[in-house]
Amino acid sequence: MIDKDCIFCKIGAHEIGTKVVYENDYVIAFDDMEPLMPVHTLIIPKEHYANVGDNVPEETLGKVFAAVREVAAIKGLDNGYRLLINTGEDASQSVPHFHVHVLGGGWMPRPNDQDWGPNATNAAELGYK
Ligand code: DGP
Repeated sequence: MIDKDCIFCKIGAHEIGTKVVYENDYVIAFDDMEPLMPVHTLIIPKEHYANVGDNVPEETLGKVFAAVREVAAIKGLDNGYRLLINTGEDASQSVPHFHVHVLGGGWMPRPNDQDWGPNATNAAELGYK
């Protein structure tokens, strides 16, 4: 199903132009408009699911993760990459259409426990107990 009000559905249906990195009948991959790394590509299923927890069929999950390999090869991420799947409010997901971020093109530190989580320097401000 497609959600006519969803920006990523519109990208998947080519109703909104974007630079396509990889595409097949099930998924489309395109570069993030606010890249955090030299390579920052998003992979989405063309069907609408709000997030990875939204009863995404296993076949669709397989198609999305198979596309990770394609994107990594196209982008030349021979030295590694990071996958990120923000899911829901607690993870600051901003576009409610399941997507996998593929980040790479340089070294990335591991997420720093000083920045978030119960050990963060501003843990109280962030609402952790
Ligand atoms: P997330 O916070 O995990 O929901 O990430 C959504 C990402 O999508 C964010 O990094 C910015 C990107 N984004 C949002 N709208 C568009 C768009 O219209 N085109 C492209 N290329 N990227 C978008």
